[in-house]
Amino acid sequence: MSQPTSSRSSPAEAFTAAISGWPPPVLDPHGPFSNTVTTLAWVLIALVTLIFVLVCAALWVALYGSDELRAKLGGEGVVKWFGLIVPAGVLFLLLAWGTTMVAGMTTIMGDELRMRVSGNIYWWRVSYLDAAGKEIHADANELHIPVGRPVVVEMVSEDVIHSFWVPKLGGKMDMIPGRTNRLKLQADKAGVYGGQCAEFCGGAHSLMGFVVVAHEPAEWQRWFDARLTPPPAAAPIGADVLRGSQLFTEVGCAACHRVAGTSAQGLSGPDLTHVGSRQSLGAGILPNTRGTLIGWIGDSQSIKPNNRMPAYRSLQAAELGALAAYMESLK
Ligand code: HEC
Ligand SMILES: [Cu+2]
Repeated sequence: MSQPTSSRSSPAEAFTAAISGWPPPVLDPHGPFSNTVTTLAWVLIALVTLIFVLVCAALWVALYGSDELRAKLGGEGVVKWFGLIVPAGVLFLLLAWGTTMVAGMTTIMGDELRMRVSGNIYWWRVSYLDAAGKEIHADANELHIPVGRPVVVEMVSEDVIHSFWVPKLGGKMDMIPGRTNRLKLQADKAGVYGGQCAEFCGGAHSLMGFVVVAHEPAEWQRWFDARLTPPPAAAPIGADVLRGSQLFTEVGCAACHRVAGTSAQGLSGPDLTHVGSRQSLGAGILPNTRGTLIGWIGDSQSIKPNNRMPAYRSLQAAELGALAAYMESLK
């Protein structure tokens, strides 16, 4: 029944599976927190179905029942019980049960991995934090988490209200300017999971996705340690990569983008230090290949209308190729 979300599926597939298919991702939990949401959803569906059947039966009795049956089932007692006491009781129990259930999704235990994600029109800034909440690694549009360990994601917004949602791994939480919200994620199984902004934030809101990659814990630790170690300096690079890195400064990319270890320290666009190893491009919407890189850099405006990166339609094909080669080299 469950959707294949192994690391073999492409980000585009993971993304599509995150928002469509059967079972729908909201009913296809891959971790304890989304399991809570799924249980809540099924209980509500069952209860609603039961109430619907009861109301239909009452309507049938009222319209077609014999006088004898109506007299037996009708009357003030029915109004008092089924119009007041039972609904109030059921709603109260649901409220109490529901709030207890979902409390665990945001309660911080202290042993979680800490991350911060901030919503931007139409992309996500991602920070890995130490135990004290200080940023130790910066990235964008992709979260790498260890399997089996809860992750607390602190959520902020740098412009309008966004909402962070990975249906298979947790609940959904708004990102509100000036406020920090917290939500926990956990994956039970390694794989690639699609995420999506779930609060209308502008015209291309539906193109604001992201990818969560869950690794086995040892593999995640190796990945994380490697990220914290600066790459060996002066690795031999090809002519096009070199040309691309020069163009990156010359045409102004560096004003908005950061590439750690270089003079590019712009912060108004996604961090590109590891863009070459990302699964997706354009915040979860395209697979990351040479072709999509060229297409994105040359004309991201026709891919994601009114996003905050200018189109570079005047660059020559060779220049776009060199920039794309440079992006690919940033692993
Ligand atoms: C005015 C600021 C600005 C400039 C200049 C700019 N970018 Fe961007 N760039 C952005 C923003 C903002 C995004 C995120 C767009 C989105 O997904 O909504 C982005 C996204 C990207 C991405 C995709 C990253 C990802 O993970 O999805 C790449 C690659 C990229 N830019 C490369 C470049 C290159 C190469 C140049 C220079 C030719 C450049 N950018 C110039 C702001 C800028
Ligand atoms: Cu958004």
